[in-house]
Amino acid sequence: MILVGRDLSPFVRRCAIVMNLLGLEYERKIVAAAQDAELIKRYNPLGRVPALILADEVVIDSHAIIDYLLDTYDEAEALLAKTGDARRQALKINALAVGTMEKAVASAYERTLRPKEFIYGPYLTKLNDQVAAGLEALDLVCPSDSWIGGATPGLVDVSAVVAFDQAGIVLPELQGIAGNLATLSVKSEGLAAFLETRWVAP
Ligand SMILES: N[C@@H](CCC(=O)N[C@@H](CS)C(=O)NCC(=O)O)C(=O)O
Repeated sequence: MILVGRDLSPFVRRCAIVMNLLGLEYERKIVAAAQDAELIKRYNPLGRVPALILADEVVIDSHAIIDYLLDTYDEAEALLAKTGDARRQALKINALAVGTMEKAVASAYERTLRPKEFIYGPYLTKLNDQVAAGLEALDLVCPSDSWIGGATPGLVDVSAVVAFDQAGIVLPELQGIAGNLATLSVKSEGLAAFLETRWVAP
């Protein structure tokens, strides 16, 4: 398996952490959506990362990739329950975290891809407020002394940590609003599965 994309993308990073937690062997193809769009289109016509190259197909989008990984390699339901209340609650928290990532990416694109004179302030403010609201809501469901998923990290922890860390990169002024998430992020760095994927600017 080859995971296409780099860990600056929260969607790529959450796939990488899931693969690490599942103990899978895989290769990385480190490409950036902004610079390598033509190459990425070979795997995803939209030119987006992540993509997961399998022996006989390419899976695109972090939701579909993680669905494939859990369906194939998480028989023990270590990362996500297969049915019931626990699954529904986890998917709700996961949606909150991924939604927060989407708004943070949109905010970053708004500031970096547009010429300054075309940035529409009220829209940028709305995006940043949505990121703040997402982090605050995640912080409320994040225990101060354990993983959200229980005794061991689950998909919810992966997505919550990635959303928090990404906000630290693109909207560092929001870091202070989520104390429990900050603790969770530090705790996650004790595990190689998370630490190895932490983005370090080249
Ligand atoms: N829903 C997708 C979002 C993927 C996404 O937006 N990736 C960004 C990188 S963070 C990208 O490739 N952007 C390039 C573009 O949209 O042109 C997922 O969960 O994988």
